[in-house]
Amino acid sequence: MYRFLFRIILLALALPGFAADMPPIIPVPVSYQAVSGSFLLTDETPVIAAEPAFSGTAAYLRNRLLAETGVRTTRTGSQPGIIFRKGSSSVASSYEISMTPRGVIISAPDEAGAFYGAVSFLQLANGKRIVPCWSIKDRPACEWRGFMLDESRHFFGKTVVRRLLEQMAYYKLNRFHWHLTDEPAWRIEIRQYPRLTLFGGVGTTSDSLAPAQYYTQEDIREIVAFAAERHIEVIPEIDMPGHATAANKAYPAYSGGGSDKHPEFTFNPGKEETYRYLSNILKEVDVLFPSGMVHIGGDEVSFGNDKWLKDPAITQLMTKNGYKTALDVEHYFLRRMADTLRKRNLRLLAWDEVTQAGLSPENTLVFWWRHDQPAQLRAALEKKYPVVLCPRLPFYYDFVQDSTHVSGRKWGGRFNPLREVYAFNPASYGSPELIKGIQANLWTETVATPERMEFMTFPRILALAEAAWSREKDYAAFEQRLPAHLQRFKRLGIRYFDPFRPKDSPEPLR
Ligand code: TNX
Repeated sequence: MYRFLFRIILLALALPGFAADMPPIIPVPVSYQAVSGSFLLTDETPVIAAEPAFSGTAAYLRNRLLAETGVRTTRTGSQPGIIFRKGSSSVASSYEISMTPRGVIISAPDEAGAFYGAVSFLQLANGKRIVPCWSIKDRPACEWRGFMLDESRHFFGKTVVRRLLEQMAYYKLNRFHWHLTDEPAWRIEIRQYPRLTLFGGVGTTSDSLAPAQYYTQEDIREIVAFAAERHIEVIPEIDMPGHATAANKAYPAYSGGGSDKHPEFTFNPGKEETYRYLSNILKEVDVLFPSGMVHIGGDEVSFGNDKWLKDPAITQLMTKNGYKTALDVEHYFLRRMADTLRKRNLRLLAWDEVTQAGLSPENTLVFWWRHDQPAQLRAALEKKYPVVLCPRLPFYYDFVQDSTHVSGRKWGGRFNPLREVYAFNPASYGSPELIKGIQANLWTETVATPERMEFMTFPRILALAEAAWSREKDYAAFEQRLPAHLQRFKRLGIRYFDPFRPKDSPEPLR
């Protein structure tokens, strides 16, 4: 008899709802409290924007509820509903959810906050019509919660990018850094220079003859609008003066040459025509991307600037300005591009190599990626540059996530398992006023298919989201919330790595 009772009690504790002392939300909210009862979603449930500015978010929530639970909510009615209101908090992007079986109120000071409230509600529902009640107060720790996708090495296309953006929004990531140009190919249409995509769009890392693949300007507008609906800003990267091989294939007149390993790798920093050409390109880019930010790379120039010291235009520039080294020339190039961007009121974003170029801290954002060079981060902070942290370890998602995986990168045997992504704590770096947030970068030399792209991204992007949004973190608690999210990926047909059962989710090799 006692045994029987004991079993019943154990069973009751194991049932969801009884044991849940934490909402199933990733990233975990700042504060939360379970409320008794559940809210029922039906075809008669109204979703109302009491604040007109939140009507886009109400429409988004209705669409996602239809997509994920099949429920066809209404815009008015007397049934218990979901209401978006202007809240009293003044913290940007914050929100509150107060919920009983008789109604849901999502309040926020701004549109982003209302949107994050809607996303949290979606996660509480998790594809079901009976939604356990919670009261939640939440706000982000980091302003910059970014993800970068490299589409030069391999091209994935609009459908794949939209799927990715939808999941970024679901986890409250808000910056999509789009690496569109590099050695193998140039992927963004520029009307003034059509050969950039017609010739420069040919090839991938695995197949140098793959037919041209790129985004037309119409495609870009579509993606930017799709992201904006989800409160994601899109930042294009046009890499210079290195990683310019594809552009040079199309317009060799502006090439500064390369090295044996990286032929035609650079733009020519000694020619005025180069600056006119690049500034024409950036003018079109500016119009297409309303974020007002352009990432101009600036990385690894020394991989392929062997020819600079022999180029007549460049040596002339050096003599004129008294430059001694190729690095002086590189910094001159960066200052020229910074002028071009500043004149158009654009913010310059670049990798940490630019820290020594003498750019103005007011107009620059530095991406610290070389985890083995902490001095670069220190130098950037000393010079008062705002910084986004994206060190290779643990934020390069082309690195493998499990010891048995063979196809991605490692660094002296080290790689980037979920746990280490999760453990990253931006607050431990100090300088809260300069460190804007964190970002993961998916480079795609070893990622040729959408399946592998998703496999390298999920679920590590969830750990990134919690590291960026939440202040209090606990890996064991994260692991408890994770399985429901993996189940959802399965439902949606998203390829993922299962850290609990590695053998059941084998690595797609390309
Ligand atoms: C370094 S990060 C690069 C990329 C490569 C990546 C591979 C950076 C600024 N440059 O060009 O794709 O490593 O992990």
